[in-house]
Amino acid sequence: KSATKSSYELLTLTTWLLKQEQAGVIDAELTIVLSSISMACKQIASLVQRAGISNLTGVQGAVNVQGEDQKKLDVVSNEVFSNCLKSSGRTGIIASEEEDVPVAVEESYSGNYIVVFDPLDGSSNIDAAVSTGSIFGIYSPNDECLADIDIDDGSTLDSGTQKCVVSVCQPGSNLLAAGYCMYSSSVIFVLTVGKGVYAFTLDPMYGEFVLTTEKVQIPKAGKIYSFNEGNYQLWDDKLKQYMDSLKDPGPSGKPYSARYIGSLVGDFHRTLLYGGIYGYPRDKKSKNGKLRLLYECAPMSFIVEQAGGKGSDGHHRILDIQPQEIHQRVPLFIGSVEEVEKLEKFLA
Ligand code: AHM
Ligand code: MG
Repeated sequence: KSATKSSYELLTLTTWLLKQEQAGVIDAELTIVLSSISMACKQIASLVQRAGISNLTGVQGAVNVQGEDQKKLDVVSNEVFSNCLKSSGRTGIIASEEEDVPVAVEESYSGNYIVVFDPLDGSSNIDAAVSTGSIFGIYSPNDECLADIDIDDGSTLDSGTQKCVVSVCQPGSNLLAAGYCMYSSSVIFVLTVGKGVYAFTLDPMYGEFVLTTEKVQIPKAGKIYSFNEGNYQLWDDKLKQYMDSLKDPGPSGKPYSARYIGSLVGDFHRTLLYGGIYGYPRDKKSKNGKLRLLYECAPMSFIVEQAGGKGSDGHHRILDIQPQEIHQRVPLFIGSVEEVEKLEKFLA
């Protein structure tokens, strides 16, 4: 008598978004922005899958504003993401890891959301067909910024662009929505609009994201750590002591396990499901670590908190940090509450 769910009863991302809109959780404009992001992710997923065939592996030959080699797919994915957002007609400003400065979108029909994104994170994995991902965050429109904005390619910091920088530089606690799409053995779209975390899997048969996990909860603790330990000698002593403690078998006889892909989305996704901690600390060479506050640390911290976990720079909540510049880097420690708190005690 109990109503069993028919195997033909799929809840797609599109339907889920409409339900959120009907329930008043998000407005119609945000629904459109989120579906255009999901469209960009589907396109990038197919580009990533076919990269070796369509000659999209390797470097572009350019270096981005942060001095990193751009991969061909970094550039293409950035274009795909920007175009989808622009054509949604609901974004006022977009800021990408791959662009020097935030760009005002010409014809914004309405909505004017501010979208920050890293179109293809972990792209050093591409040529080996290892997991990568896209990360995004969405902030409220800021009318003041849009009042007299200059449309340009972002090459000069005119007053319009400066205003854009100001309105993009919001703390993560202002985020309305955040998510990522992981391009791995499955393509998984993980999203929060501030009411829990939902995971959707791309069904290759239908070409649609289908809801596969509701209200994702990260385990309170977990014995997996995910750090680039090659940097150990560059870390400060407190962090070294923490790392050593994880390798101590203790009374249980079992030390922590190490898992590191070198792709934040993949490493984070595993941490979200299995519990544990992901870390990218500061070191002697990189004073603020490697990961970007706006495109990487803040969206992931919003997601982890919505799943009952914690995101910290070792001392403070990531979501409380007020960015001073758009490509700002911060140390990141993220994952199960108990694991992040344990690390914070070592660093205190
Ligand atoms: P990217 O945005 O240039 O791809 O760099 C970010 C990536 C993360 O995905 C990953 O966690 C980290 O860099 C790995 O860095 P490292 O190779 O120093 O361990
Ligand atoms: Mg990145």
